[in-house]
Amino acid sequence: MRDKALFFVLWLIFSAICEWLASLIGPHFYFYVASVQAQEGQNAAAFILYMAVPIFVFVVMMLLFALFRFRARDDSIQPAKSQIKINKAYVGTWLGLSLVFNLFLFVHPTASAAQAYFNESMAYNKSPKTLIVDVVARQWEWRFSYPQYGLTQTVDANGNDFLELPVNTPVKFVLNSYDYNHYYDPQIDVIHSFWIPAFGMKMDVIPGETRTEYIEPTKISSTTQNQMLRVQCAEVCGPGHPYMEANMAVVSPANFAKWVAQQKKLEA
Ligand SMILES: [Cu+2]
Repeated sequence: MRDKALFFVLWLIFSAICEWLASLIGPHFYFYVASVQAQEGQNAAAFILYMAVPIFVFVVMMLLFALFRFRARDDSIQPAKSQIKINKAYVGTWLGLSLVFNLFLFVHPTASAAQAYFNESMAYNKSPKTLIVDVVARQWEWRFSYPQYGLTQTVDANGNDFLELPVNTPVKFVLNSYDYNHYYDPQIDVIHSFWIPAFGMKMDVIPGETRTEYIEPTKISSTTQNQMLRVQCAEVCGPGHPYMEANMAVVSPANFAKWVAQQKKLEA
């Protein structure tokens, strides 16, 4: 009984210390969070970490506690005849709790985060405020067009493909692999993956398929300020794959309107 009480107290103390350490890591799973969706992803990951800490401490402490507390203190102690003893209540509780924890984590945050993203996507899709950006991936380039503004290929001052978004505005990315006939032809292009690290989402871009990704940027920044805010291909697509990236910026709505006007002049 004394051993159990000691174990329990030590478990509480070490769990508290490790939860404090986890709280230093939890909010920094992603290097840079710049969208509503990335924040949700990071919250989910941090939640699982906090849940896992007491379990991890329990398992490690079982090993260490048994090692030190029940060691043979002198050579006169003979080893027990039977080295294996099964505590059925312990095994049953362990299996039962494992099952409960795993089912719980499946419901929350896994399924609940998926549901939240689904609800946001539906709301963004309906909202007239949502900015639509058509994205075309090809070996090895990202192209952006803005059908609501009649922009067919947006570029920066050097003529490189460039993505610009207004802050706190929902964005619907319509993702296509380059396919001018709009039918599946394996000769035309390959699978890419649309990834903006700071937005915490990644989606494969498949030839012959149109996919959508919904994001709401929350921070004003740009690739030059933070490399996490860039469009990067995340699916090996040939020798140019590591360089298949595009610069981007998230700006105020007023600056976005100015940028659109500027792009219109360029395309005229
Ligand atoms: Cu690629």
